[in-house]
Amino acid sequence: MNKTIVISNRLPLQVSILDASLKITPSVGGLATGMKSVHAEGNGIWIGWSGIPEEKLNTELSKKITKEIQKEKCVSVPLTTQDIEDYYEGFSNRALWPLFHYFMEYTKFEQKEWEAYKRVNQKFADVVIDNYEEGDTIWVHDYQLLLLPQLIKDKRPNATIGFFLHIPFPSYEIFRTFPWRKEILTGLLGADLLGFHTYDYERHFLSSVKRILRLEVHFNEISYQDRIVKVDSFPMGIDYDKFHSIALEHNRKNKEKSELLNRLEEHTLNGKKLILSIDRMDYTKGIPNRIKAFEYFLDKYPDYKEKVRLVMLAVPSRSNVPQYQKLKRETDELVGRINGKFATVSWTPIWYFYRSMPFEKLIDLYISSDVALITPIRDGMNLVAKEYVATRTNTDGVLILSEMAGASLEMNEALLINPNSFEDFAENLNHALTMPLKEQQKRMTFLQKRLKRYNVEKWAEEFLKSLENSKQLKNTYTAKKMIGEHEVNLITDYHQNKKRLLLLDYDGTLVGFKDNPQDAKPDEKLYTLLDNLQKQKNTTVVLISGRDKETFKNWFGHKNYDLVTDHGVWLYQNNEWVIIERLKTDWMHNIRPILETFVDRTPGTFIETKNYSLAWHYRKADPELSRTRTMELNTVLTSMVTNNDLSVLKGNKVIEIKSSSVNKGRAMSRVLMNEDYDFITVIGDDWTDEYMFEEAPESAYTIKVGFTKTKAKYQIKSPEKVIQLLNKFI
Ligand code: GDG
Repeated sequence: MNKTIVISNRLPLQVSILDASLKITPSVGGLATGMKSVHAEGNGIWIGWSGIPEEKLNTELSKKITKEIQKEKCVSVPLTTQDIEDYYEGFSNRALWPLFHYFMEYTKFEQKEWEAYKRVNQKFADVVIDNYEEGDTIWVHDYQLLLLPQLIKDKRPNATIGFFLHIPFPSYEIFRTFPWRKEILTGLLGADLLGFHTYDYERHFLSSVKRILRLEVHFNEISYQDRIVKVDSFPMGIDYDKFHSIALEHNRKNKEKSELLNRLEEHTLNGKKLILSIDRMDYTKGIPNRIKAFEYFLDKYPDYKEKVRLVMLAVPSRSNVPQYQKLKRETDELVGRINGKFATVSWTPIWYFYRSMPFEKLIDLYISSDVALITPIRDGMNLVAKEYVATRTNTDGVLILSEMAGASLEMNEALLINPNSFEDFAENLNHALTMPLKEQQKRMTFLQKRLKRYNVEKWAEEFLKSLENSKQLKNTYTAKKMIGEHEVNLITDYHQNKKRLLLLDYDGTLVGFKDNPQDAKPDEKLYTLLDNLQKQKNTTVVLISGRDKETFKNWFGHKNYDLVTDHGVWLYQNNEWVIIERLKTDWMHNIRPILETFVDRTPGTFIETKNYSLAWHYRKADPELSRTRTMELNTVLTSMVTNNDLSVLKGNKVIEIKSSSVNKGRAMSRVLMNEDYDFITVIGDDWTDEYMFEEAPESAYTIKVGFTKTKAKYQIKSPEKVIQLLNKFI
């Protein structure tokens, strides 16, 4: 039976060693809850670190842990103290976390930590491969494992892999500063589905993919190697019913109320209002800012003195990382200063707890607070905001939420604020504290409805459904892959036949693309390969290209192979150039000035002037701008080309204008007229080559480089693979 493998940095359980005996407690975090149904069903497993470094374990303990956590359907990845220091505290939390949250000044790029990050991702991959069986679905979580999808795909190309990022994906302007930006992106592209909390993170990611990797993106699908990678947003929810029903129960248990609840209620009875904030002690959560803004509020609205209290729970987190230690000191000082400034005999404005609380107490805090003040500077989603809403069983209470939290996009009925504006804070806090009950209820009811419907289970379900659908994308192409038996057939056929013709396009087929077309010169290896093919008995090699005659003369004029240039204007055979199509070029005076205006307005683009065509190259230009410009250019050209019998060809990051009466298909027919071949192979990469695929005889092998739509019978991954294939002919 197929299973789902969930992978995250930490396992959803706490392992503690007490006097050589083990204690295992399942954790109750959001992710663990969301995955519960996925993990519990069938023979699903969860892979992650147990929380205990290898150094603390002997063989016996190790075995014991393996056995115990197996009962919870978990498998651990062995990590050393050094791994944790460099990969987790180091690279994950000193480079990725601050950068992805736009804290560039906190970001440290250390080569050593990057090495550790790669090493640990590989350790995870090894454990996944050990546990993977054909047909399983793999779901990787979060920023500690960005390289894992590709590491798995390398070893198990058929595996279905999903990835979800729990933190923001930053804008391209931030991400481009990252020294290992390409590795991170290609690591992620090993997945079949990439999920983000919001559409903004999704579009930032796509923009980096387009600009850094220069890949083609159609809506939310990326064509990558021989696959399509889908990108989508799935805003994570909470276990709504659990929070709601526990809150109901706590409200009901009047007699046996917890000490905390009693204390909180006493406070409310005195007419004071409670404002609550809960976060991990993290600089992204905007804690110091919130305290300062609260001071500003009390100064601006002194009537609230002695009438409100901010209850602030900051849960210790990553306290080995210096920035977090600094934040803790700053918070302590601020709370001290402000309490000192405003406190009276019977009132301190801020109650500050630096600790974690048991779940039950958390609920007590939620249900007894009139206002929740959730104001991160940057936050992937923020589940606390959602949990507060779920516990408001009387539909009262007001949520003030930062616009910088992913959650704000779905929580429009909250009071949304810019966390950097004290004015926004003060105004909205005042609004919240004076909001009529009716309005509170109206807003809360809306919020609850959505959270109840799109809960964490639904979130996991939607993600997995979409991942399942992405399997179908794998089979969209009708052409067969030129590998395995197809390759064997092709080579056998080649060797069995007498008169053989190889028609090969050049750019994108025999060599990869360069920013400047003149840099795509053939190297010694390619010459040797083509020479050796040509030397074979009864074999004709024809290079057929849109390149101009002069360039090919330079590169191949001293060789024996046949050449077709300018899309089929010139043919070079038996050391002689013959013109096969006579073309007019007077149209160029009209078209060139148009192209020039496009070059002026589109940095990074240029015109290539050939004998019979003009090409506008935009490989180096901004991908979004060039998309708009190519559409504009097409519109401008359409009316002009029909009058002049021209056609506009869209190649690989190039638009070429040339006479309609010439194309590679016609040129190929001309080559075929000369001889009777009993073996023909045509290889090309862009849509100028489609003319050849279309007109090739039925028996020919037509092969398209790259995995986009084609009339060719076969597809092959890249120029490197073409070279490997041709080498097999020799
Ligand atoms: C990351 C992203 C994204 C907090 N204090 C205690 C406690 N908690 C629980 C809360 C809540 C969770 O921890 C915190 O989740 P958040 O979403 O607010 O924030 P991060 O930890 O930063 O999580 C975030 C999330 O991943 C999910 O994708 O939303 O943006 O940064 O569930 O209830 N639980 C207990 N005691 C505490 O003292 N028991």
